Amino acid sequence: MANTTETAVNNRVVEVYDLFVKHMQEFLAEANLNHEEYTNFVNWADRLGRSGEIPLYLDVFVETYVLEAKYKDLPGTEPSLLGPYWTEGSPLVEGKPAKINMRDDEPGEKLRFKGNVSDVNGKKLANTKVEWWQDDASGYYSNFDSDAPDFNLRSHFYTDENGDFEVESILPIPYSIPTDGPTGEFTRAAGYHSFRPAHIHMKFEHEGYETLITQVFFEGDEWLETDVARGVRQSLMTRLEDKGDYKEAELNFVLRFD
Ligand code: MBD
Ligand code: FE
Repeated sequence: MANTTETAVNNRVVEVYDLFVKHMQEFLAEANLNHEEYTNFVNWADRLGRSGEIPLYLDVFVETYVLEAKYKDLPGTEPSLLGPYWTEGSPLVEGKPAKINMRDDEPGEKLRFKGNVSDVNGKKLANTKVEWWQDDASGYYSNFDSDAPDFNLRSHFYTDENGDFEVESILPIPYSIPTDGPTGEFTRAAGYHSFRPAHIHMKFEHEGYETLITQVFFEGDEWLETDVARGVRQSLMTRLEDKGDYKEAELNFVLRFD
């Protein structure tokens, strides 16, 4: 039976694809690919798709340029990469500090994180939904490459009446993207290492404001300048303070109007 799925012409697709072709022609005129290089690329892209690494590859090597093109020079906290490891349905955690969902014996250094959410006019944003996800002390994300329970080190919580939140977690560690598939093949061939600096993913939602998807980084991390995914922004940097049996860090976040 014929495939009866109908897709109407989408003007945005026409517009974006026309632009893409125009710039691809310019790019190819300059890159001067031969047909063997083209065939190698097709075969690699086929392996990439079959491996399930397309989201990983695009989030590492393309997403940062999408964000820069759209959000550079706007007021408010800079967005950073969503990445491939976001999942819907994290548990709600409450209290001050709110303890991020983790195993009883979760390995790693204790982290206390304090933040505030306001808008570009300085108004404190109470009851902002904050999603938090990070890797564990072995460098793995739950629900993806770790054998920890689902939603380990993933939670959401809400800011208090002053827009403040306080969270207890463990320190994330630098993350190596997988090196054993087509993404790793590309990373090596292009001369990149596979590391991202330690980071915490956060997503802020408040009605009437643009949802902010961003990450927090730590001063002194050895991978800040060469992050394989180029996700680091100066305004997203925090400093770890030694408090004895835990580390403390702080950063404030500013949402833009919708
Ligand atoms: C990550 O942890 C990440 O944050 C991004 C953007 C890409 C790959 C792995
Ligand atoms: Fe990440």
